[in-house]
Amino acid sequence: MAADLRAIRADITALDVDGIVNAANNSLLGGGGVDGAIHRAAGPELLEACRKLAGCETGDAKITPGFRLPARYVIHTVGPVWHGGERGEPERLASCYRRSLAVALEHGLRSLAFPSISTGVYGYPIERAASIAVDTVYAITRDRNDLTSIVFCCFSAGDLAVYQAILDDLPDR
Ligand code: AR6
Repeated sequence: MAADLRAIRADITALDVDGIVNAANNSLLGGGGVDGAIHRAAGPELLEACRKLAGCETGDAKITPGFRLPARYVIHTVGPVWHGGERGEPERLASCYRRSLAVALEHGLRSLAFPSISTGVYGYPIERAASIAVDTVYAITRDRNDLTSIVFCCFSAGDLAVYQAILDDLPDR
């Protein structure tokens, strides 16, 4: 049975799932947006764990424990900064989702929540980013039974509507 894909509006730091994904930067040493919220909620141990990872390439993903979060793990990925779409942004954004899922599977995670990577500070247009997010996750999860639940965690009602429309257009749902 394929993973259940759904969009919700929530604070990702409150979700009781195996893993939440962080939209981090190359240093992995914290920042604003969802990154700042995750570090605040997880506590200072998260920054200590991130220091040991020695940064992360754009499009790659690395894992730490969730410390004080309800989620057992945090998967830190680094989305591309939007420069108009001709500088490899779509491929790099897709890579964030692919690598995050691969790392999750390596660690036996079954439920995962993604924020809308790159669509805040990094300026990626929401409709394009959400299409890449849903299409990439769907392509990987549709034929697997080791991932049970993928949540696209939206921060605004507008973002939720965008994700919902894309999910509603997927086949066999
Ligand atoms: N829960 C869920 N989504 C959230 C939350 C939250 N608590 N807080 C914000 N969002 P952004 P980026 C949404 O800017 O564009 C950081 O400084 C937000 O509304 O967090 O990938 C990093 O250190 C938006 O929809 O990430 C990097 O330097 C989405 O999360 C840089 O920002 C992503 O917005 C990364 O920029």
